[in-house]
Amino acid sequence: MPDGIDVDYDGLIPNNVGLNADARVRKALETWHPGYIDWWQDRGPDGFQDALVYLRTAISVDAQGWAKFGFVRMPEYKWGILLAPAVEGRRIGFGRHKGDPAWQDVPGEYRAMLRRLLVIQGDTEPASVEQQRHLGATAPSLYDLRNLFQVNVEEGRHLWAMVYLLQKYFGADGREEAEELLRRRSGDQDTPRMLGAFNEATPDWLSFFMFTTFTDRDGKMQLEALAQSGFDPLSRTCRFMLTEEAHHMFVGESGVGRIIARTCQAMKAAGIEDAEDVGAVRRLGVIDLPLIQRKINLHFSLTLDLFGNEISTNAANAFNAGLKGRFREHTLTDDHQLLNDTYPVLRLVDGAVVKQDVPALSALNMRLRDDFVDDVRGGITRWNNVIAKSGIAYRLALPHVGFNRRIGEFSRARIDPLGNILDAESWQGRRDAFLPTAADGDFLHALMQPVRVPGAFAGWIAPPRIGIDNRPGDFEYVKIHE
Ligand code: BYC
Ligand code: FE
Ligand code: FE
Repeated sequence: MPDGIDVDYDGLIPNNVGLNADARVRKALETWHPGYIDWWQDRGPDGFQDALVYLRTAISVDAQGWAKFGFVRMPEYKWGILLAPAVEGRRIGFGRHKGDPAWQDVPGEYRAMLRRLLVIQGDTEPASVEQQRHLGATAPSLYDLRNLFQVNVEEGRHLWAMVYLLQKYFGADGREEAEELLRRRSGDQDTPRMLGAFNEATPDWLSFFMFTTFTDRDGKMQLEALAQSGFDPLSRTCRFMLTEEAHHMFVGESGVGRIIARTCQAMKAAGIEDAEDVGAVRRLGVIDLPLIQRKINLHFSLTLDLFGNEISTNAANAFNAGLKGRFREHTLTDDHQLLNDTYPVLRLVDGAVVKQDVPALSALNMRLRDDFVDDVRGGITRWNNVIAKSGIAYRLALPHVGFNRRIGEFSRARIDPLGNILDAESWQGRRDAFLPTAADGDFLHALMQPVRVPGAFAGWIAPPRIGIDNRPGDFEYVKIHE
């Protein structure tokens, strides 16, 4: 077997990093574990902690069969430390150290930079669990409830992944950061999570599916960039996290797709052709397409902020240092150092949105954001195909990248979803056409009543095409009273 494929599954912490032979790190993790469980009970899913949930657990890092499915109580989920197998002779693929052997230890000069990246990455994982903690109460089916919890336990595991790296490679500082990761709270006034989007509410299931479509996809992009890292343990960690991430985006994209399918089906059955006839559509007990567009506008713009400033010396430094590469750096064919290259960046100049070539090294956040936008477009197309197939004349679209931004170039302007710059007054006047309103929230809140009968689905969402792990349609994915 290649190095690192064997997983020790028997101890408290399943792992393929040889924890048994590493008393110091094992002790640090075992010391951290009770605080993590307290956090999970206190800030993780509200209720359902005693329910048996049909979850997949990572038990191997073999691409052919890395997970097993079974009924688990969430607090007893085996959160493991799993790294993708080591690649023999791996070398640093970009930046100043390109061609050197990948680091198995933290280079002293980059310690602070690396620690910051690990902490930011780690912070998002429990934040998302906190944001989603109330959703169990309104799940549209046991299937969806199970998917929510699957995402939650895996985000919990992603926190473990970063905590392992902090504790293994950063000693006392790392242990302190690991504690802080359990102390910050999404949305808290005094101790908020680090990045903007992770302090926003996820008030309803439409938001959950949008979050997993857009924001988990930022996770994918950032993990892909960190998977290129010259710090080999980080690269291997992120490569394995990416196998789990795919499911999170599936939950989101298929969730929104099922909502759209149900809406279109109900409109057709009632003979409603006009998607803008919101009152009539809502009376059918389904979610109108314009509201879905407003949620896209919100979650897309919040997620774009997560890429940081378009022009960033932090990003250039991390790249030069060989710590954070570009999206799929290893498939790119330039010199991987970018010393003489430029990259086009959208900027706000004299009140107009213009494209400017800037040094490529300074534009790495912008570039990753562009890759993100490309990646997410396919999902919008698939949603539009559902609408088109039903014969309803309505198209969903991504808003302009400058719309509703709080970080970067466009945070200084009011830009509408089409890219027009507005004055403050016209923005205020049209805001409710762009973004979800309080009335939208009330509508969704009233609409979303829990459905807990195996095989049944709330009236606002279509059933999935196939079950999880090929289970039949009436499978009891969550046994609530066991
Ligand atoms: N909110 O040079 P700049 C995931 C700060 S999602 C608040 O523009 P940089 C997941 C920035 O920290 C993936 N602050 O930015 C998804 C800096 O502050 P300091 C998470 C922000 O550093 C769903 C200052 O502005 N992983 O896994 O190049 C569910 C100027 O910084 C924000 C990562 O992000 C913001 N949005 O880029 C569960 C990877 N944006 O230090 C999980 C690690 C910027 O001057 N992080 N600032 O005080 C990074 O690579 C980078 O730190 C960022 C920002 C891309 C986040
Ligand atoms: Fe994650
Ligand atoms: Fe995720």
